[in-house]
Amino acid sequence: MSRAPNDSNLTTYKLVVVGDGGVGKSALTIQFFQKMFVVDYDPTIEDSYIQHTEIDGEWCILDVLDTAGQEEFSAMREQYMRKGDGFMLVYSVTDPASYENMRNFHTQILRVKDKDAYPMILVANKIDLVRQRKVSEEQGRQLAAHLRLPYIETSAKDPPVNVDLAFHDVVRVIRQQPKEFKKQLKTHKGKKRKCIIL
Ligand SMILES: Nc1nc2c(ncn2[C@@H]2O[C@H](COP(=O)(O)OP(=O)(O)OP(=O)(O)O)[C@@H](O)[C@H]2O)c(=O)[nH]1
Ligand SMILES: [Mg+2]
Repeated sequence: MSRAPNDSNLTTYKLVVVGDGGVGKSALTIQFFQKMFVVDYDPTIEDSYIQHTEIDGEWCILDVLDTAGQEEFSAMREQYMRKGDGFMLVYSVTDPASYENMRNFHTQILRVKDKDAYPMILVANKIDLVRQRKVSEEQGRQLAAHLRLPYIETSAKDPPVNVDLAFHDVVRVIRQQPKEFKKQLKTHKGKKRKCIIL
C-alpha cells in the first residue's frame, strides 16, 4: 500500500447509506470504519464518518453519511440526498418490506438529483441469517437489473462479508461517471470538516 498523498490532492466522495430502519446501515458503516460488529440496535438520527482510503491504487477521502431509516425521520431525506455523490441502497434479506421500499428510495434520489440515473448500488444485507431469509438472491438480482444498479450481498456480522467491497464499489461507480459529473466532486482543500476522524 502506498503512502497517502497530501490531503489537498484528494478527491472527497460523499457516500450516503439509505434504507429502512433496522436493515443494518449502521452495522455496515461501523464494520467498514471500525472493523467491529454492533449487536445492539440503536436507531440512528444521522452519523457521519470520514477516512482516507486507497481504492484501486488511488487515494481518496470517503465521507460517509449513515442515515435514519425510521419513518419518523423521513423529512430529513431530501436534504441528505442532495449532498450525496453516491448511494448505498440497503435492505435486509430478512425483511421483505425493506426490499419493496428500495424502489421508493431509488425514485426519490433520482427526483432530488433531477437525473435519470445516479451512482448507486443495491445492497442485500444480513445474508448470515440463512434461516430467517425471506428475500432470495434471485429477487435481489431482479430488482437490481430492473433499477439498473450493481447488486451486492453483505453481512455486517463477524466475519464480515463484502462490506469493504460494497463501499469501494460505490466509489468505483462514481469514478465510472462521465467527466462532467466528476467535476462536481470536491477536493479536500478548503472544505469544512464536520465529523469524527477515525
Ligand atoms: N445477523 C446480522 N445482524 C445484523 C446485520 N446487520 C445489522 N444487524 C443487526 O440488525 C440490527 C439493526 O442494525 P442497524 O445497523 O442498527 O440498523 P440501521 O439500518 O442502522 O437502523 P436505523 O438506524 O434505525 O435506520 C442490529 O441489532 C444489528 O446488530 C447483519 O449483517 N447480520
Ligand atoms: Mg442506523
